[in-house]
Amino acid sequence: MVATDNFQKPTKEAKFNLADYLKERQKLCETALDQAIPIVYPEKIYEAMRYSLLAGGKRVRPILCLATSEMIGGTIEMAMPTACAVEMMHTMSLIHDDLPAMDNDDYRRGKLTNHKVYGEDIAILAGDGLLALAFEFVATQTPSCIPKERVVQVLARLGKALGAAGLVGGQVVDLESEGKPDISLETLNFIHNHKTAALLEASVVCGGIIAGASVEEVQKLTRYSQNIGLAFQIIDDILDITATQEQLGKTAGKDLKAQKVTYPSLWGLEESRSKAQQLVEAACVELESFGQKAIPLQAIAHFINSRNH
Ligand code: GRG
Repeated sequence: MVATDNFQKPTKEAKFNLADYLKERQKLCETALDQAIPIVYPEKIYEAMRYSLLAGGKRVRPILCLATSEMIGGTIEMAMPTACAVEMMHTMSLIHDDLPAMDNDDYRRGKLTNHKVYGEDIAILAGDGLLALAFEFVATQTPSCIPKERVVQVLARLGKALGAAGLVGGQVVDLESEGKPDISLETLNFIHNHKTAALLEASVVCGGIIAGASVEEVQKLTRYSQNIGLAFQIIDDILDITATQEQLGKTAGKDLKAQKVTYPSLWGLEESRSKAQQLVEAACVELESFGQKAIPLQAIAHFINSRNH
């Protein structure tokens, strides 16, 4: 089955066309991101920020954010500033991850990496600029009808997901694990729960908070997103082995070359696929109480598993 086939809930409810849904949401996100960063003086930094932000990408995180807001009863407009913010943060982390001091990559999203085009100094600053703008954007662009306590909660969650308790912490343990072929499953899970799952979780949960999710709903969203977060990384590891550079838009086979411990290196390809499937199914179960409204988020969970890039 291809990634964007019609997703039909087993309970034979109305058909949901995931391909159309993703295409429409991606377009909305592209427009909002484009408008978020006009080019003013000093032009170079805004151009560098836009270069990576508008270079494509699946836009999984903002789409998750918007879908969650809608499932909880909110709207796309309410959640769009937060959706843009998570994509700015994600892009920032990619720019810094690709730097020579980190993963040292030449390609990302099918284009030369930011530092290859603008130099390391500007690439670092472009990442910093995107990170700062993300917080400013949520604080200033979220519609005024949204209670301020929700906005503060979102800002706090985003900060935590990115900092030492999130992406930064995961990246540190990843760097420390380089060249160690015997790292444990526990360490691998720590790395990816922080590097990858934390921002996916924040994307979902913050979309819910903006729309006024209850404590119990936030708990369900948290469990859903932690499951898809780990599944996302398992598939990422599999694709590093099975996909081409053209499909990925970045160097393929990097993990194997660097002798990195990955899920397929611990479990093999087949078991890794099966574990990802189990995680996606567990994620979908978490949302069952939302009925038909959960169909988009459940379909996105399946897409995460069947994607080819
Ligand atoms: C956050 C302050 C701060 C610093 C960054 C460099 C770093 C610290 C963390 C690395 C985080 C990282 C790059 C994790 C990998 C996550 C991942 C699986 C990326 C691929 O995401 P996709 O497939 O990419 O959604 P597209 O291009 O489609 O958006």
